[in-house]
Amino acid sequence: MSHRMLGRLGAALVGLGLILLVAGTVLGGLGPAGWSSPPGAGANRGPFGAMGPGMMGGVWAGSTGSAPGPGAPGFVAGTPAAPRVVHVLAGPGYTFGPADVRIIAGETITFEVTTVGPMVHEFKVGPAAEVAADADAAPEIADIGMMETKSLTYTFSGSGPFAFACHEPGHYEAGMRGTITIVS
Ligand SMILES: [Cu+2]
Repeated sequence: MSHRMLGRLGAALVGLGLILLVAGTVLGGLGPAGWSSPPGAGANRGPFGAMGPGMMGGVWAGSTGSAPGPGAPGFVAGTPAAPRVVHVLAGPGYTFGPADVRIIAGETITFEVTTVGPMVHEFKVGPAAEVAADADAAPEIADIGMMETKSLTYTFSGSGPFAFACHEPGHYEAGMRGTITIVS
């Protein structure tokens, strides 16, 4: 092996090392330790630490664009003037993702619901009994088509229980429903 080749090999190895170093830093910021940390612990973790746990929580729950939830760094309770955004995927199949949304009592949430897959879904939210009965008293977003996103803002007054569901024919019976968990 000539000196020139050795030189190239050395440069390549240094380059690889830099890539691994950068990858390690990024993964350190976004890694499992980031999103399983207690509240506040992830704030100064690596260059992407600030956006880590909250964003990843949303992504791993199967949704995008959700603001940090209760217990996550950066959590701000939603109010009527400034609702907290929770993105929910309707589908694929007869599912919601996430199937459980954590709130604190009295929060105002803007649900942004995106349908994934070819079926049309709806999103009804409110007191669990009204949601189960498909009562008009509980607000709903109707006819959310594939890759379409529609939103609804709701204030969770009282102690619940609250829920959400899709009542397109057969969907609720197939399990297309979710729960609201009130945490303190
Ligand atoms: Cu549905």
